[in-house]
Amino acid sequence: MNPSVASPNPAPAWQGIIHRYRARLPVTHETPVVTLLEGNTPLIRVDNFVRAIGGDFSLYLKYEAMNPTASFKDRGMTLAVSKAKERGASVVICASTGNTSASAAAYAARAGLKCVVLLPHGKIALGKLAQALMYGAQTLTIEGNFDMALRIVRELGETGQVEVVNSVNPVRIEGQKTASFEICDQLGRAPDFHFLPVGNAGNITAYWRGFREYYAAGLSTRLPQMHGWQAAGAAPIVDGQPVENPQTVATAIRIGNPASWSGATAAVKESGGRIDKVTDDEILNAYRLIARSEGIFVEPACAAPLAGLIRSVRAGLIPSGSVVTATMTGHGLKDPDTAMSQSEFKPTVVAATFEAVRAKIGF
Ligand code: AN7
Repeated sequence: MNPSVASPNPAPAWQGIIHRYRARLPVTHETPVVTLLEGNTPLIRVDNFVRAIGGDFSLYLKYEAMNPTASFKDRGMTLAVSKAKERGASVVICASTGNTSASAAAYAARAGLKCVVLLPHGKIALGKLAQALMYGAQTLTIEGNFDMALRIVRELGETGQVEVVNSVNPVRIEGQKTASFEICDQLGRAPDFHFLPVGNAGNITAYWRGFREYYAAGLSTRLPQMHGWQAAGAAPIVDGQPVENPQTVATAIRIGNPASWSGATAAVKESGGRIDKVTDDEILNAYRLIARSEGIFVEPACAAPLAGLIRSVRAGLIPSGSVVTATMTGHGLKDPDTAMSQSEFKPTVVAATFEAVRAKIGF
Protein backbone atom coordinates (compact mmCIF):
# COMPACT_ATOMS: atom_id res chain seq x y z
CA MET A 1 0.00 0.00 0.00
CA ASN A 2 1.18 3.53 -0.74
CA PRO A 3 1.58 5.18 2.69
CA SER A 4 0.91 8.63 1.25
CA VAL A 5 -2.74 7.70 0.55
CA ALA A 6 -3.40 5.99 3.90
CA SER A 7 -5.85 7.84 6.12
CA PRO A 8 -4.04 10.08 8.62
CA ASN A 9 -6.58 9.07 11.23
CA PRO A 10 -7.69 5.50 10.57
CA ALA A 11 -10.75 4.22 12.40
CA PRO A 12 -9.68 2.00 15.28
CA ALA A 13 -9.97 -1.67 14.38
CA TRP A 14 -13.11 -3.43 15.60
CA GLN A 15 -12.27 -5.61 18.62
CA GLY A 16 -15.58 -7.35 19.29
CA ILE A 17 -18.66 -6.59 21.37
CA ILE A 18 -17.06 -6.92 24.80
CA HIS A 19 -14.49 -4.29 23.94
CA ARG A 20 -17.05 -1.97 22.34
CA TYR A 21 -19.78 -2.21 25.00
CA ARG A 22 -17.69 -3.16 28.05
CA ALA A 23 -19.37 -0.62 30.35
CA ARG A 24 -22.77 -2.22 29.75
CA LEU A 25 -21.67 -5.85 30.15
CA PRO A 26 -20.93 -8.00 33.21
CA VAL A 27 -17.13 -8.11 32.77
CA THR A 28 -14.18 -6.77 34.75
CA HIS A 29 -10.63 -6.13 33.62
CA GLU A 30 -9.79 -9.56 35.06
CA THR A 31 -12.17 -11.29 32.62
CA PRO A 32 -10.14 -13.05 29.90
CA VAL A 33 -11.82 -11.89 26.68
CA VAL A 34 -12.41 -14.76 24.26
CA THR A 35 -13.39 -13.12 21.01
CA LEU A 36 -13.52 -13.80 17.28
CA LEU A 37 -14.33 -10.12 16.64
CA GLU A 38 -18.09 -10.73 16.56
CA GLY A 39 -20.61 -7.90 16.17
CA ASN A 40 -20.47 -4.73 14.07
CA THR A 41 -22.70 -6.47 11.54
CA PRO A 42 -24.28 -4.59 8.62
CA LEU A 43 -27.69 -2.93 8.79
CA ILE A 44 -28.90 -3.20 5.22
CA ARG A 45 -31.76 -1.14 3.80
CA VAL A 46 -33.97 -3.30 1.56
CA ASP A 47 -36.21 -1.15 -0.64
CA ASN A 48 -36.75 -3.81 -3.32
CA PHE A 49 -38.24 -6.19 -0.79
CA VAL A 50 -40.52 -3.51 0.66
CA ARG A 51 -41.71 -2.63 -2.84
CA ALA A 52 -42.32 -6.31 -3.63
CA ILE A 53 -44.55 -6.72 -0.57
CA GLY A 54 -46.46 -3.50 -1.21
CA GLY A 55 -45.19 -1.56 1.79
CA ASP A 56 -44.49 2.14 2.22
CA PHE A 57 -41.86 2.28 4.95
CA SER A 58 -38.11 1.87 5.47
CA LEU A 59 -36.91 -1.63 6.29
CA TYR A 60 -33.40 -2.38 7.49
CA LEU A 61 -32.08 -5.91 8.03
CA LYS A 62 -29.56 -6.53 10.81
CA TYR A 63 -27.53 -9.12 8.95
CA GLU A 64 -26.22 -11.27 11.79
CA ALA A 65 -25.00 -13.83 9.27
CA MET A 66 -21.84 -11.70 9.14
CA ASN A 67 -20.73 -12.87 12.57
CA PRO A 68 -17.71 -15.22 12.77
CA THR A 69 -19.79 -18.42 12.87
CA ALA A 70 -22.49 -16.87 10.66
CA SER A 71 -25.20 -16.40 13.29
CA PHE A 72 -26.21 -14.00 16.07
CA LYS A 73 -25.20 -16.56 18.68
CA ASP A 74 -21.61 -15.27 18.68
CA ARG A 75 -22.63 -12.13 20.61
CA GLY A 76 -23.73 -14.16 23.60
CA MET A 77 -21.05 -16.78 23.19
CA THR A 78 -18.07 -14.42 23.43
CA LEU A 79 -19.38 -13.45 26.86
CA ALA A 80 -20.44 -16.94 27.99
CA VAL A 81 -17.10 -18.51 27.10
CA SER A 82 -15.11 -15.58 28.53
CA LYS A 83 -16.99 -15.93 31.83
CA ALA A 84 -16.58 -19.71 31.80
CA LYS A 85 -12.86 -19.26 31.37
CA GLU A 86 -12.76 -16.64 34.12
CA ARG A 87 -14.44 -19.11 36.48
CA GLY A 88 -11.90 -21.80 35.58
CA ALA A 89 -14.34 -24.12 33.79
CA SER A 90 -12.81 -26.79 31.60
CA VAL A 91 -15.91 -28.03 29.77
CA VAL A 92 -18.71 -26.05 28.15
CA ILE A 93 -21.92 -27.76 27.08
CA CYS A 94 -25.12 -26.84 25.24
CA ALA A 95 -28.22 -28.23 23.64
CA SER A 96 -28.87 -26.76 20.25
CA THR A 97 -30.90 -26.66 17.08
CA GLY A 98 -27.53 -25.94 15.44
CA ASN A 99 -26.35 -22.37 15.70
CA THR A 100 -25.64 -22.33 19.43
CA SER A 101 -23.56 -25.48 19.03
CA ALA A 102 -21.57 -24.02 16.13
CA SER A 103 -20.84 -20.88 18.13
CA ALA A 104 -20.05 -22.69 21.39
CA ALA A 105 -17.71 -25.05 19.55
CA ALA A 106 -15.83 -22.17 17.91
CA TYR A 107 -15.40 -20.05 21.04
CA ALA A 108 -14.44 -23.12 23.11
CA ALA A 109 -11.78 -23.98 20.53
CA ARG A 110 -10.49 -20.40 20.75
CA ALA A 111 -10.42 -20.60 24.56
CA GLY A 112 -8.84 -24.06 24.70
CA LEU A 113 -11.89 -25.55 26.47
CA LYS A 114 -13.59 -28.85 25.78
CA CYS A 115 -17.03 -28.47 24.21
CA VAL A 116 -19.90 -30.95 24.22
CA VAL A 117 -23.01 -30.33 22.11
CA LEU A 118 -26.36 -32.18 22.19
CA LEU A 119 -28.31 -31.96 18.94
CA PRO A 120 -31.65 -33.44 17.86
CA HIS A 121 -30.68 -36.33 15.59
CA GLY A 122 -31.52 -35.73 11.93
CA LYS A 123 -32.93 -32.23 12.49
CA ILE A 124 -29.78 -30.12 12.20
CA ALA A 125 -28.96 -28.11 9.09
CA LEU A 126 -25.90 -29.59 7.41
CA GLY A 127 -23.66 -26.51 7.64
CA LYS A 128 -24.20 -26.23 11.39
CA LEU A 129 -23.31 -29.87 11.96
CA ALA A 130 -20.19 -29.41 9.83
CA GLN A 131 -19.20 -26.44 12.00
CA ALA A 132 -19.52 -28.32 15.30
CA LEU A 133 -17.42 -31.16 13.90
CA MET A 134 -14.78 -28.92 12.35
CA TYR A 135 -14.35 -26.82 15.52
CA GLY A 136 -13.79 -30.08 17.38
CA ALA A 137 -16.80 -30.30 19.68
CA GLN A 138 -17.84 -33.68 21.01
CA THR A 139 -21.07 -33.96 19.06
CA LEU A 140 -23.90 -36.07 20.46
CA THR A 141 -27.06 -36.38 18.38
CA ILE A 142 -29.85 -37.45 20.67
CA GLU A 143 -32.88 -39.49 19.66
CA GLY A 144 -35.24 -36.71 20.64
CA ASN A 145 -35.89 -33.02 20.10
CA PHE A 146 -34.21 -29.80 21.31
CA ASP A 147 -36.41 -29.52 24.40
CA MET A 148 -35.32 -32.99 25.57
CA ALA A 149 -31.66 -32.14 24.90
CA LEU A 150 -31.94 -28.92 26.92
CA ARG A 151 -33.51 -30.78 29.83
CA ILE A 152 -30.51 -33.14 29.92
CA VAL A 153 -28.04 -30.26 29.63
CA ARG A 154 -29.65 -28.38 32.53
CA GLU A 155 -29.39 -31.53 34.66
CA LEU A 156 -25.73 -31.95 33.72
CA GLY A 157 -25.17 -28.30 34.66
CA GLU A 158 -26.45 -29.00 38.16
CA THR A 159 -23.59 -31.44 38.74
CA GLY A 160 -21.22 -28.45 38.70
CA GLN A 161 -18.88 -30.36 36.35
CA VAL A 162 -19.74 -28.42 33.20
CA GLU A 163 -20.57 -24.84 32.22
CA VAL A 164 -23.92 -24.55 30.42
CA VAL A 165 -23.73 -21.99 27.60
CA ASN A 166 -27.37 -22.10 26.50
CA SER A 167 -29.31 -18.87 27.00
CA VAL A 168 -30.45 -20.17 30.40
CA ASN A 169 -26.98 -18.83 31.24
CA PRO A 170 -27.88 -15.14 31.80
CA VAL A 171 -24.67 -13.74 30.29
CA ARG A 172 -25.77 -15.02 26.87
CA ILE A 173 -28.70 -12.58 26.91
CA GLU A 174 -26.37 -9.79 28.04
CA GLY A 175 -24.12 -10.32 25.03
CA GLN A 176 -27.01 -10.57 22.59
CA LYS A 177 -28.53 -7.24 23.71
CA THR A 178 -25.59 -5.48 22.00
CA ALA A 179 -27.34 -5.98 18.65
CA SER A 180 -29.96 -3.43 19.74
CA PHE A 181 -27.21 -0.99 20.69
CA GLU A 182 -25.69 -1.39 17.23
CA ILE A 183 -29.03 -0.86 15.50
CA CYS A 184 -29.55 2.42 17.38
CA ASP A 185 -25.96 3.49 16.70
CA GLN A 186 -26.22 2.62 12.99
CA LEU A 187 -29.66 4.16 12.42
CA GLY A 188 -29.02 7.17 14.63
CA ARG A 189 -32.32 6.34 16.35
CA ALA A 190 -34.34 3.39 17.58
CA PRO A 191 -36.76 1.87 15.05
CA ASP A 192 -40.56 2.08 15.34
CA PHE A 193 -40.93 -1.69 14.94
CA HIS A 194 -38.46 -4.52 15.41
CA PHE A 195 -39.22 -7.95 13.87
CA LEU A 196 -37.37 -11.17 14.70
CA PRO A 197 -37.79 -14.96 14.79
CA VAL A 198 -38.59 -16.63 18.11
CA GLY A 199 -37.43 -20.10 19.10
CA ASN A 200 -36.08 -20.46 22.62
CA ALA A 201 -36.98 -16.75 23.04
CA GLY A 202 -33.60 -15.59 24.33
CA ASN A 203 -33.02 -13.15 21.50
CA ILE A 204 -36.32 -11.26 21.76
CA THR A 205 -35.64 -10.97 25.49
CA ALA A 206 -32.13 -9.67 24.77
CA TYR A 207 -33.19 -7.16 22.10
CA TRP A 208 -35.88 -5.68 24.31
CA ARG A 209 -33.37 -5.32 27.15
CA GLY A 210 -30.91 -3.61 24.82
CA PHE A 211 -33.46 -1.15 23.45
CA ARG A 212 -34.63 -0.32 26.98
CA GLU A 213 -31.09 0.21 28.28
CA TYR A 214 -30.20 2.61 25.47
CA TYR A 215 -33.45 4.50 26.04
CA ALA A 216 -32.85 4.70 29.81
CA ALA A 217 -29.32 5.99 29.18
CA GLY A 218 -30.64 8.74 26.90
CA LEU A 219 -28.92 7.20 23.87
CA SER A 220 -32.22 6.76 22.02
CA THR A 221 -35.49 8.64 22.26
CA ARG A 222 -38.05 5.94 21.55
CA LEU A 223 -38.75 2.27 22.15
CA PRO A 224 -39.74 -0.01 19.27
CA GLN A 225 -42.71 -2.32 19.27
CA MET A 226 -41.31 -5.85 19.44
CA HIS A 227 -42.80 -8.27 16.90
CA GLY A 228 -41.75 -11.91 17.39
CA TRP A 229 -42.63 -14.66 14.93
CA GLN A 230 -42.81 -18.40 15.50
CA ALA A 231 -43.34 -21.19 12.98
CA ALA A 232 -46.91 -22.51 13.01
CA GLY A 233 -45.83 -26.06 13.90
CA ALA A 234 -43.63 -24.81 16.74
CA ALA A 235 -45.56 -21.91 18.25
CA PRO A 236 -45.91 -22.62 21.97
CA ILE A 237 -45.98 -18.96 23.02
CA VAL A 238 -48.63 -18.04 20.45
CA ASP A 239 -50.69 -21.14 21.25
CA GLY A 240 -50.28 -20.62 24.99
CA GLN A 241 -48.93 -24.07 25.79
CA PRO A 242 -45.81 -26.19 25.20
CA VAL A 243 -45.74 -28.16 21.95
CA GLU A 244 -44.83 -31.81 22.55
CA ASN A 245 -43.63 -32.55 19.02
CA PRO A 246 -42.70 -29.29 17.26
CA GLN A 247 -42.31 -29.40 13.47
CA THR A 248 -41.10 -26.81 10.95
CA VAL A 249 -38.83 -26.49 7.95
CA ALA A 250 -37.06 -23.76 9.96
CA THR A 251 -35.14 -26.23 12.12
CA ALA A 252 -33.42 -23.42 14.05
CA ILE A 253 -36.74 -22.54 15.71
CA ARG A 254 -38.10 -26.07 16.06
CA ILE A 255 -38.60 -25.60 19.80
CA GLY A 256 -41.68 -26.58 21.81
CA ASN A 257 -40.96 -25.23 25.29
CA PRO A 258 -38.87 -22.03 25.17
CA ALA A 259 -36.55 -21.32 28.12
CA SER A 260 -37.14 -17.54 27.92
CA TRP A 261 -40.93 -17.77 27.47
CA SER A 262 -41.64 -15.09 30.08
CA GLY A 263 -39.00 -12.77 28.60
CA ALA A 264 -40.74 -12.94 25.23
CA THR A 265 -44.20 -12.25 26.61
CA ALA A 266 -42.87 -9.35 28.69
CA ALA A 267 -41.10 -7.83 25.65
CA VAL A 268 -44.25 -8.00 23.56
CA LYS A 269 -46.53 -6.70 26.32
CA GLU A 270 -44.28 -3.88 27.52
CA SER A 271 -43.53 -2.67 23.98
CA GLY A 272 -47.11 -2.91 22.73
CA GLY A 273 -45.93 -5.42 20.12
CA ARG A 274 -47.10 -8.81 19.02
CA ILE A 275 -46.12 -12.46 18.91
CA ASP A 276 -47.68 -14.55 16.17
CA LYS A 277 -47.01 -17.46 13.84
CA VAL A 278 -46.56 -18.10 10.12
CA THR A 279 -46.84 -21.33 8.14
CA ASP A 280 -43.90 -23.12 6.55
CA ASP A 281 -45.23 -22.11 3.12
CA GLU A 282 -45.15 -18.45 4.13
CA ILE A 283 -41.64 -18.91 5.54
CA LEU A 284 -40.37 -20.51 2.33
CA ASN A 285 -41.97 -17.84 0.17
CA ALA A 286 -40.26 -15.04 2.13
CA TYR A 287 -37.00 -17.06 2.17
CA ARG A 288 -36.91 -17.09 -1.64
CA LEU A 289 -38.13 -13.51 -2.02
CA ILE A 290 -35.46 -11.87 0.15
CA ALA A 291 -32.72 -13.77 -1.70
CA ARG A 292 -33.84 -12.93 -5.21
CA SER A 293 -35.08 -9.39 -4.57
CA GLU A 294 -32.11 -8.21 -2.49
CA GLY A 295 -29.28 -10.73 -2.81
CA ILE A 296 -29.58 -11.54 0.87
CA PHE A 297 -29.40 -15.24 1.63
CA VAL A 298 -30.66 -16.19 5.07
CA GLU A 299 -31.58 -19.44 6.72
CA PRO A 300 -35.30 -20.31 6.85
CA ALA A 301 -35.82 -19.15 10.48
CA CYS A 302 -35.03 -15.58 9.41
CA ALA A 303 -37.84 -15.70 6.92
CA ALA A 304 -40.41 -16.11 9.71
CA PRO A 305 -40.33 -12.42 10.67
CA LEU A 306 -40.22 -11.46 6.97
CA ALA A 307 -43.35 -13.54 6.39
CA GLY A 308 -44.80 -11.89 9.48
CA LEU A 309 -44.02 -8.50 7.99
CA ILE A 310 -45.82 -9.47 4.77
CA ARG A 311 -48.87 -10.38 6.87
CA SER A 312 -48.59 -7.14 8.85
CA VAL A 313 -48.45 -5.05 5.67
CA ARG A 314 -51.52 -6.80 4.27
CA ALA A 315 -53.35 -6.17 7.54
CA GLY A 316 -52.45 -2.46 7.32
CA LEU A 317 -50.50 -2.56 10.56
CA ILE A 318 -47.33 -0.77 9.38
CA PRO A 319 -48.09 2.96 8.96
CA SER A 320 -46.48 4.67 5.98
CA GLY A 321 -43.14 6.26 6.78
CA SER A 322 -42.37 3.84 9.62
CA VAL A 323 -38.81 2.76 10.34
CA VAL A 324 -38.74 -1.03 10.66
CA THR A 325 -35.80 -3.25 11.52
CA ALA A 326 -35.60 -7.05 11.41
CA THR A 327 -32.93 -9.46 12.57
CA MET A 328 -31.59 -11.91 10.03
CA THR A 329 -30.22 -14.32 12.62
CA GLY A 330 -28.28 -16.83 10.49
CA HIS A 331 -26.70 -17.32 7.08
CA GLY A 332 -28.44 -19.11 4.22
CA LEU A 333 -25.36 -21.25 3.61
CA LYS A 334 -25.99 -22.98 6.93
CA ASP A 335 -28.81 -24.97 5.36
CA PRO A 336 -27.84 -25.97 1.82
CA ASP A 337 -30.38 -28.81 1.71
CA THR A 338 -33.34 -26.47 2.13
CA ALA A 339 -31.87 -24.05 -0.40
CA MET A 340 -31.42 -26.79 -3.01
CA SER A 341 -34.87 -28.23 -2.48
CA GLN A 342 -36.70 -24.89 -2.34
CA SER A 343 -34.98 -22.84 -5.02
CA GLU A 344 -37.14 -22.22 -8.10
CA PHE A 345 -34.07 -22.61 -10.26
CA LYS A 346 -31.94 -25.65 -11.05
CA PRO A 347 -28.55 -25.78 -12.73
CA THR A 348 -28.67 -26.61 -16.44
CA VAL A 349 -26.09 -29.03 -17.78
CA VAL A 350 -24.66 -27.86 -21.09
CA ALA A 351 -21.97 -28.95 -23.54
CA ALA A 352 -18.63 -27.16 -23.08
CA THR A 353 -18.86 -25.08 -26.23
CA PHE A 354 -19.47 -21.39 -27.01
CA GLU A 355 -22.43 -22.28 -29.26
CA ALA A 356 -24.17 -24.50 -26.74
CA VAL A 357 -23.82 -21.91 -23.96
CA ARG A 358 -24.99 -19.08 -26.24
CA ALA A 359 -28.02 -21.10 -27.30
CA LYS A 360 -28.98 -21.79 -23.69
CA ILE A 361 -28.71 -18.11 -22.74
CA GLY A 362 -30.89 -17.32 -25.72
CA PHE A 363 -28.99 -14.90 -27.95
C1 AN7 B 1 -31.08 -18.70 12.97
O1 AN7 B 1 -29.01 -22.76 18.14
O2 AN7 B 1 -31.98 -22.19 19.75
O3 AN7 B 1 -35.52 -17.25 20.19
O4 AN7 B 1 -29.92 -23.91 19.72
O5 AN7 B 1 -30.57 -20.35 15.19
O6 AN7 B 1 -33.17 -16.71 20.88
O7 AN7 B 1 -33.86 -19.07 20.52
C2 AN7 B 1 -31.23 -21.21 17.74
C3 AN7 B 1 -32.20 -20.28 17.61
C4 AN7 B 1 -33.58 -17.67 15.41
C5 AN7 B 1 -34.23 -18.28 17.67
N1 AN7 B 1 -32.84 -17.76 14.31
O8 AN7 B 1 -33.62 -17.48 18.64
C6 AN7 B 1 -29.94 -22.98 18.91
C7 AN7 B 1 -31.13 -22.11 18.86
C8 AN7 B 1 -31.85 -18.66 14.23
C9 AN7 B 1 -31.57 -19.49 15.31
C10 AN7 B 1 -33.36 -18.47 16.51
C11 AN7 B 1 -32.36 -19.41 16.46
P1 AN7 B 1 -34.06 -17.62 20.15
